Amino acid sequence: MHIFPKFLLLSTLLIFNSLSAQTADSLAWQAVMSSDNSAVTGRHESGLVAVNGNLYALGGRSQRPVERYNPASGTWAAVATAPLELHHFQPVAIGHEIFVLGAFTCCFPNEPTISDIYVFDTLTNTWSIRGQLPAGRERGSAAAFVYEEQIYLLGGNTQGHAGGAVAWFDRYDPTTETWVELPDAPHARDHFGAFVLNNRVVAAAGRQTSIPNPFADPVIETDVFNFFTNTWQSISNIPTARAGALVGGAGDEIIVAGGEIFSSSVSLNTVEAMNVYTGVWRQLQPLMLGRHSGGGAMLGDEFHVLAGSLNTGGAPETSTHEMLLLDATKNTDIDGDGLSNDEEEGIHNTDLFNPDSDNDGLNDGEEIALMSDPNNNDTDADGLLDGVDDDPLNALLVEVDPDNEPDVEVEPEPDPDVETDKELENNLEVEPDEESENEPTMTDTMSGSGGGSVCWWMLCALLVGRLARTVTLRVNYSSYRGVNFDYD
Ligand SMILES: [Ca+2]
Ligand SMILES: [Ca+2]
Ligand SMILES: [Ca+2]
Ligand SMILES: [Ca+2]
Repeated sequence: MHIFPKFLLLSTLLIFNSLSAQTADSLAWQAVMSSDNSAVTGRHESGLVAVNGNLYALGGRSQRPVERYNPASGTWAAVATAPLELHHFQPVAIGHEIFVLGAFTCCFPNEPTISDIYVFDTLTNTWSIRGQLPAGRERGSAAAFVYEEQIYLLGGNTQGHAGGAVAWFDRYDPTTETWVELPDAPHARDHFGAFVLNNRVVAAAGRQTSIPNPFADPVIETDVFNFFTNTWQSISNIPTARAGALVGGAGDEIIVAGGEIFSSSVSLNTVEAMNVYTGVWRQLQPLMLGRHSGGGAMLGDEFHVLAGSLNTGGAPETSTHEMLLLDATKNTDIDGDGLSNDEEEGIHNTDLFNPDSDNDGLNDGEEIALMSDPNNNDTDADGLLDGVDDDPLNALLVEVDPDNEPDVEVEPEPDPDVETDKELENNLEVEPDEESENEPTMTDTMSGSGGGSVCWWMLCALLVGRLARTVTLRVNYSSYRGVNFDYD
């Protein structure tokens, strides 16, 4: 019965294995040169974000202008000045608006947090203030990201570079301007970026900054928040510890590029990718120029990295721009069971790494198609595993034990005087009455039409035959004894 679906399962596994792809580890970064010699203004502790197919660079120590890169024309243009000195933030965009929140201003090492949320409108090229950070949870050098039109603020530092890294996680609704406090991340960190992929957000790299040595305490653990389960997991350690790295991602991997660490006086060119499902890291080709804390953003499948500081600390700044074209292919059904990863996590609550979540011999996709329970190995509680049960939704005949023993599927008692086993089996396989949820009973089969009527007449014939045989035997016996037959 299940031979064909199992064949399909094997085929699916082979197909997905062959389709599984990721950015080639031999693929080199490309310099992005403008068509008119325009360039982004050198800056660090700044941000980069894509809006409507353009890139916007904004912020950085000292007051840096808002600049827009148009990839169609290959040109940079300054579109606005900064409203004030804004640095150490990760800009996010919703529609045509850019939000800057969780930023610092002014001077090392006790940079004040900016509690206002600054919004840049890319249609009018104007700044405004829209609300504030949640009271008591103000911090800068925080990561920010958008998921389903909500803005999230993660981690950061409450005392500039003087200490105070936090694991705080907050959600901001930009339409109602209200905040919701969410569960802390497993690790406090600042000087990092967050990236959303496959209904997860990843917090990788970063550090817990304090003085006198701001670069000394990197966070090596990578934390992942799953929006289906609303839970954090510290999934794996980053191979190369660093802070101020730029983050992007596509397919099933986030990419962490560049950064700074106390053990190196120059910024790192290291680029590493992590599968967001498995937490497995691998190395990609290095940046053309090691840098930290410039800007990193996805433009389609292109991971753009630009500006930043070339040495650990604040100098020199660069205005260079490079790009890596990422392979956006996703393995949408990791375990090849016919259900997508999102269906398993978001709808059926099955194991996306296990094709047969309840280990009953039927894979998860088959169970959904059959409407059996992929998380219950005996859906109809008849004592047979779904994978060996010809009808996993219906117990054939269930006796309810008054002592609360488990229900047992039993064979009906054979009665050769009434029907043969084969006849009984045929009768029990008729469809139940539409008005009744119960299994067919003997009464049902005998009073029903068709096969039931035949059965009734057969029973009458058997009874008449038996009576005739009894009379014959008794007449014969009476004759043998030489006495008249007596009916008493
Ligand atoms: Ca699956
Ligand atoms: Ca599965
Ligand atoms: Ca199963
Ligand atoms: Ca099952």
